[in-house]
Amino acid sequence: MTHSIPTLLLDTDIGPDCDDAGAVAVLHALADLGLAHIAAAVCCTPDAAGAAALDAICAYYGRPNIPIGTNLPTASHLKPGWQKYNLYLAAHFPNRFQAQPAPDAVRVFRQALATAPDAGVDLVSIGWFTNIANLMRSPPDDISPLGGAALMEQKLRRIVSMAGCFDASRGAYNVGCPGEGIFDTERGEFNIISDLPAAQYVVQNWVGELLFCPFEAGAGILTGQGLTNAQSPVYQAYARYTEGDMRRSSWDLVTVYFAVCGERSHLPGRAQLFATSPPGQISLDAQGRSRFLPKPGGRQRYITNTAADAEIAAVLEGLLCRGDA
Ligand SMILES: [Ca+2]
Repeated sequence: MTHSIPTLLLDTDIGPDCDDAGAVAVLHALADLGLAHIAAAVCCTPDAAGAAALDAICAYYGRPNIPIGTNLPTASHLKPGWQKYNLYLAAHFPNRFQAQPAPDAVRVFRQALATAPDAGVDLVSIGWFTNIANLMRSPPDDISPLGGAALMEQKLRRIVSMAGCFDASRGAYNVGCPGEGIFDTERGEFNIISDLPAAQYVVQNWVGELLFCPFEAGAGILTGQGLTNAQSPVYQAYARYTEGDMRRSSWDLVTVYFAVCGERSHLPGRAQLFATSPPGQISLDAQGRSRFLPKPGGRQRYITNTAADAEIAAVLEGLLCRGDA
């Protein structure tokens, strides 16, 4: 069977949680296996260390020239605990942004889209929606005569996003900073509430396919304990974030894996790991809590797990540690 390899744009909030670093490692492992192509990657936080850490991981896995951008840094919006590893990675691993800032994420994405074939790119989002909303609103420029929404409609096949929660019994708040509620049913999921207006704008206005990999899909899948090489930036991310425990939920790993491989494992035998909801419509309330309404012809869906957490964890762990020799 032949099928086209997905070309991906990655948008990450690398810093507040180590699963972003893990997801970047998984993405490179899938690219090394010939299953994906990484066209560009951007950071959605206003933290200059984010793009630097992202670039450092890409360089470590042998791709030092991937176009990388960032939400333009500002002094606000950073919380204690959000730099447990990205400052270290930025300072200790080679990257292009130690002496100069990364370019604007919207320009990096516009450039990648403008040069892509029509319907040739998937956008994978494992952070909040700031960059995507800004991209949708971006005006025509020297890169493309199309505004952002039209450019995305022409070039994007779909958006796959770690976001939301559709299992009310699980709660919906995936931040991992000590002292903050892990299972807070009164708040929306972290990637949504971190920039709720942006999330609402994307959910309400993106006309193409939108697929959520929700909180409950990754929460129980623990990965990271197989990382052993202290020379690896991803090992350092997990060691520093988990303070040596080396286990973390796999929200972002699940999302990049699903974006590349879909419902079935890439391994021989191709076990089904995930299922996709019927088409419908996602809505976000004023607190950022997500709801799903099935609707024929809808272009929004979410995934659920069909395999045991341990089985999915084993698949992801193998990829996470593949380049950690
Ligand atoms: Ca993330």
